Amino acid sequence: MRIRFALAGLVAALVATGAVQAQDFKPRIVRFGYGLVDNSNQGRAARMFAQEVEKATGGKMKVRAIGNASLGSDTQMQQALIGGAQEMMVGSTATLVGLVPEMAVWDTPFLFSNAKEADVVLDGPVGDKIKAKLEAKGMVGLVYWENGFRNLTNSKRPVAKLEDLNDIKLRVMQNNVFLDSFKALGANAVPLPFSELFTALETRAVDGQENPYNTIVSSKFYEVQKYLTVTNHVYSPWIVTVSKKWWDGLSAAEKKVLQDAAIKSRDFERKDTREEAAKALADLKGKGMQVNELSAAEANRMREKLVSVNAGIAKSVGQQTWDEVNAAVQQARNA
Ligand code: TF8
Repeated sequence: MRIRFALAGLVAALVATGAVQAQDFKPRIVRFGYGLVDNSNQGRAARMFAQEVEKATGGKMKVRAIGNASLGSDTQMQQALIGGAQEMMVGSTATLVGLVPEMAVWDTPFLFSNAKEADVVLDGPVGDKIKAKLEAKGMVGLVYWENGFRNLTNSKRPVAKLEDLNDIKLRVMQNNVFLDSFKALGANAVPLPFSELFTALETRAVDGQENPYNTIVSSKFYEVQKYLTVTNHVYSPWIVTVSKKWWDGLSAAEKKVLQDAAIKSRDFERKDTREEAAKALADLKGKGMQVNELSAAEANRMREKLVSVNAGIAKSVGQQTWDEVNAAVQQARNA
């Protein structure tokens, strides 16, 4: 009798401390791939996520954060997740458009006017709805991370007006919104995976590219690009995804650990990215990049050309998604 009571007490104590949950965790290795270098906002947040998961599972679940596109480009990793050969990744939503056409809505030029709006819309109901569409394609979307507002760099000349783009071979992400956007601006747009970008810039196979300041710093694009034009033409998110094949075999406790850690990593990543971005322009100037802002008139000309692609985006994501996202942005803007 006394032993029974003592045992019951022990179990209660274990439940209270959460230690009893240990049995819900199997020893697992999670390969979490990403495309940027280890010393990048992507890398720092992936390692933070890994630590959170290890801590929450008492070391049972080990997350290997593997950067530099060593596991493949964004699209290659997506295929590995779908097939169950890799457990997790983080990459651009822009590279998912071939699988989930609605993802293209996040590539709409000037959709968000600040990061706060992006957070509210991406983390809100419409962001969730689009993320949930991944499941039918073999992936589970956990959270959106910030990639950030994108800016233009090139090795030919300062871009001060629209016409300066005319003969510039510009690498874009691999989807039609980016292709159409930069064609509309008059550039010679060339789609390429990010993993091939540095070499393409170095060998001058392409003249320019566009990415947030953070990536221009972490990927050392300043070594091969002289000119930076502040355009902030689109806010582009990253998304953390899991192989659905693998996910379906996890216990409820394991799924919860991953979800909770993903939310913590999202909050960490956005803060880290914003802090880094705030210092990055000065860093890039220090590295010798020549930076120019656009005059208000030229910024408007570019903006007008860019919004000309909106009708095409609405068509490919569906009018309903287009309307829902734009309504959510308006609501966030007026809040
Ligand atoms: C790009 C994106 C990259 C992502 C990353 C490798 O230009 O901005 O940040 O694809 O996941 O391709």
